Amino acid sequence: MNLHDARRRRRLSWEQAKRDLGYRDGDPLNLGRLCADRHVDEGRGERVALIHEDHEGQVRRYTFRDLMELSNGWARFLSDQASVCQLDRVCLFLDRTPELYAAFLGILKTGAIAEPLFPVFGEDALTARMLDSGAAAVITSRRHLGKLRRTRSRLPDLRTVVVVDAEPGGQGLRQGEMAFRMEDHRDARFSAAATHAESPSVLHYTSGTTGAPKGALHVHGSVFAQYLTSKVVLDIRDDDVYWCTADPGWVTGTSYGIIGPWSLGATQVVLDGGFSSERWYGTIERHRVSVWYTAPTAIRMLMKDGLDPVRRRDLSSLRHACSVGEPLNPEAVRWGREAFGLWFHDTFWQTETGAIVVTNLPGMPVKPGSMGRPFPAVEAAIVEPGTGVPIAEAGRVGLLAIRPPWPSLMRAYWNNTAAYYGKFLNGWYVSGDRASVDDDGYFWFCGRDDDVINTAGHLVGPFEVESALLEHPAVAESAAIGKPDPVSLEVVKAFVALRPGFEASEELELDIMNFVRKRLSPLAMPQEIAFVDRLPKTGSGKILRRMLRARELGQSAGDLSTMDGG
Ligand code: 6R9
Repeated sequence: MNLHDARRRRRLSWEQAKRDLGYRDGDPLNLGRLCADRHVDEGRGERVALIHEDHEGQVRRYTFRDLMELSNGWARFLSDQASVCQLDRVCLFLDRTPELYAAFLGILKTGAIAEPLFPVFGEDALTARMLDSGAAAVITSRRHLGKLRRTRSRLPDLRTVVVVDAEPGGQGLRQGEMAFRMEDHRDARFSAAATHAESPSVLHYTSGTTGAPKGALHVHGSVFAQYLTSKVVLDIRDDDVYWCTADPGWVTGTSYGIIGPWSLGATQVVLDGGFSSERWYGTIERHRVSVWYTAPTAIRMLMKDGLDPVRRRDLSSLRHACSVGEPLNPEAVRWGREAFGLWFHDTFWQTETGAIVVTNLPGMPVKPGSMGRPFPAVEAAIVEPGTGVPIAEAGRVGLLAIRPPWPSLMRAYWNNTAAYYGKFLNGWYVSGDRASVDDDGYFWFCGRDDDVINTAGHLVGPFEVESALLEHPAVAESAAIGKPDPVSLEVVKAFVALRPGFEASEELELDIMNFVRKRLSPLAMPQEIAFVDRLPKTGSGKILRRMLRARELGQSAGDLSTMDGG
């Protein structure tokens, strides 16, 4: 970064985002309009918004005018025919199809709240999230309809299931299910709900140590943070082709896979389908991707396949690369240099922060292994657990904390005020991650301060896994921990005590694994199950997950006495 840039960036504030977007305090603000219609109004309607590649490799392009018309169609259908009202929660339970992207904007245009869900979720994971939010409608495809049908009796608030690829005439659909073919419902005009910066927009569920997953509620004004960070951190410019590899079921796939890039009017690539290094490199080459936002596990998977597949491709379009979701190990940064001639710029944030808060800015010297420094409009510190007092001393580990407010900070945990206020201490939002800061102001991640498992960048709550395990007829007691893994950072490992009459065996282990995979998701499925006679517990009966983890890491019981909360 040259001196001029350094000065400019130090002065950054959220006000600049508002100015760029032509927003004045008190104006109406609707994310659906801002990400689509605004570009048509300002003469950018013919620019390509979405380059979509489906799982068979078929490519379709959508302009901002297409996005506007398709999201209008969604908004009209949802409000007129599916009786969706403002502030209703509308779930998206879809693969990464164009419908998912247009419907997301359409939901926001009606003033309802979009609740993206991972398409890999099983019945229990779905029910927990849709029951808690009281979702009124869900948009899905035939492929996922069966799972939804099995949850319906447990979801009294769910009125409508919209199926995007139903047979003509809605044949085979049941009561409460509606067919909607997006392409048949383009609409040039829809007058979006008069939402404003503080109106609720997106509800994203995230896992914690205890209890069911919590829904972080965001507002339309979050865009000021997503816009500015997409511009300054991801460095997306007018002529870029941007690719965010995340699914919108994960907050990265909405904040930076929809809102950020489209608030800028950028062209983005969406790839529907699983990972393979061939496919990923092919995507970059075919679509001339220039800015790439991905995650450490994916980088490590690419590393495993070596440099040959890289050398066979022309990846010269790549200009900037960023990473999020888990610690980015120095080897991955070094490999990125060798493979692509680029530094992977690590970025840190959470579902709750809504946008990047600590990061390596383009041009800033990268210290491999560090997450970088606070985004210039953000104040971050390391604070003392318990008191929230900032720690001045370089290198001392505490909790990473951010000074509220900022535009994309969650405004609530749905139905859980106590947990929400529990995140604030001494005037700081406390992330729940342990970190330290060095003399140059760079932040270094040390680990989470709770028992949440981070597998391939996805947070899995041990409580959710343990509850699913307990539903298996053979399981009497259960505990789930993160076991270190060279590729996925951690994988779920379960400890299980069996009910009388059941014997540990390989078949039973597989059966229990599959049981969890079906009920929750492949990510939450234990990769390993240890059968034990009983589980270590505190006096009050809480499972000592930390003791299990310490044993797993081969630490002695002596180490345990120094473990906080152990
Ligand atoms: C965006 C997202 C948040 C948790 C967070 C931390 C971990 C995220 C990281 C990172 C080390 C980074 N995390 N970025 N750890 N280095 N650059 O990931 O949201 O799914 O809510 O996860 O992920 O533990 O607290 P979310």
